[in-house]
Amino acid sequence: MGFNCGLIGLPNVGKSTIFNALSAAGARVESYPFCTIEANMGTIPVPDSRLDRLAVLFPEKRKIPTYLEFIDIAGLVEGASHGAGMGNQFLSEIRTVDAILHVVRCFVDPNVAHVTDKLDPLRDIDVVNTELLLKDYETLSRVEERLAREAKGKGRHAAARLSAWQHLRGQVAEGMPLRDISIAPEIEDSLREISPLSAKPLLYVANVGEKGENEYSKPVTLIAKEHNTKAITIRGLIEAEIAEIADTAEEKAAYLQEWGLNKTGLDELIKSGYQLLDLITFFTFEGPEVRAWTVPQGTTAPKAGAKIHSDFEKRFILAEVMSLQQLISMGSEKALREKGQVQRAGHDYVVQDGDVIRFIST
Ligand SMILES: Nc1nc2c(ncn2[C@@H]2O[C@H](COP(=O)(O)OP(=O)(O)OP(=O)(O)O)[C@@H](O)[C@H]2O)c(=O)[nH]1
Ligand SMILES: [Mg+2]
Repeated sequence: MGFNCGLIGLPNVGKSTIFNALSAAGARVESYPFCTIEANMGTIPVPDSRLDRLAVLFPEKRKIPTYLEFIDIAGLVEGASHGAGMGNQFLSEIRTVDAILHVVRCFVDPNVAHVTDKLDPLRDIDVVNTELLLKDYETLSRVEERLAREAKGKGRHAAARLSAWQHLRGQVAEGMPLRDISIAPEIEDSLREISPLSAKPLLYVANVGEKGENEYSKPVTLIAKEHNTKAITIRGLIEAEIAEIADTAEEKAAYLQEWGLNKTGLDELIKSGYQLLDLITFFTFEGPEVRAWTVPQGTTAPKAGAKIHSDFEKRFILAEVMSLQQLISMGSEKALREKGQVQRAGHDYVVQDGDVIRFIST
C-alpha cells in the first residue's frame, strides 16, 4: 500500500471532480452542493519511471507498482464540528486518513453555486481549518475530564500528564493546529489514540479552473507557506475530462499538451505527497514480480521486509542492496555481483529511496 489521502473542503469546490481526475473513477459530480454523501474511494497505481526501467531487465516478470488511495469526502460547512451539514460523518471519515488534501475553490463560474456569496479562498480555508480545530478542541476536552479523574490522588506522573494536556488544549484554543505543536512525551500515546484532525499532514489543492494559476490561487500558495506546507494547483475540470476520454498514457499526454501542460496534477500531487509524508520507494524482483514498495523514511531493512511478508521481520538475516542506477547500467544482478557492487546490509540498515533489495531470511 502507498498512502491514503482524504480530499476535504467546502461543498461544491470540486473535490469529486479532482477525485475523478486523479482516479478516473467516475464519481458523481453536480453543480449543487452536498452532492457527495457517501465517500468515494479510489486506488490508483503510482507512476514511477524507475520501476519501468527496472522492469525492462526482467521481461518475464509482472510489473507491480505501489498504490495510492484517495477518499473523496462530503463537503464541510461552518458548524460541522457541531454536526451541521454532513458534519459528523465528514469528521469521522477524516480520522481514518494519513494525510489531508484540502481543496480550495479558485475558479470563477457563475453556473456553479458557491456556499457563500463570493469567492474568497482564504476565508474558505479558515472556515474548514476552524472546524477541524473546534472538533479537536472538543475531543481534547473530553479526554481531559478523564485525565483529571485519573490524576486525583495518583501521584506526580498522572498530574504531569494532566498539566501537559491542559497546556496543549490551551494552545489549540488559541488556534494552533496540533501538527505545529511539539508534544510532551507523557501525552504522546493518549494523543495518538484520538487521531486528532489538525495533526494530520496537510496539502492545499487550489482548483484553478481552465486558465491555471490566478489571482485567487496565489494567496493560497502564500498561506500554505505560512502553514509550513505546500499548495499545488489543479485544473480540475480539464484534468477530469482528460482522464475520462483518454484511454492510454499516450493519449493523455497528447491532450495535456494541447492544454499546454506537461504533467498532470496527479504527478505533482504524488511528488508533494511523498515529500509531505516523508515517504520513499524501494524495489524488489523476487519470484514472478518486479515491484515497487512505499515505506516511511528511516525504515530499517527488517521493517521494510515486513511490508512484503509479515514474518520477514522476525526471520530476517540480511538484505542485499543494489543501486537501481547501477543495476540498469550494468544490465544484470550477476554483473553487479561480479564487480562486488551488491551491498550486504544488516538489521540496522536504513532503506534509501530507490534501493533495489533482495531479502535473505531463514
Ligand atoms: N468551471 C469549472 N467548474 C468546475 C471545476 N471543477 C469543478 N467544477 C464544477 O463545480 C461543481 C461542483 O463540483 P464537485 O466536484 O461536485 O464538487 P464537490 O466539492 O465534490 O461538491 P460536494 O460533493 O457537494 O461537496 C460541478 O458542477 C463541477 O463541474 C473547474 O475547474 N472549473
Ligand atoms: Mg463531491
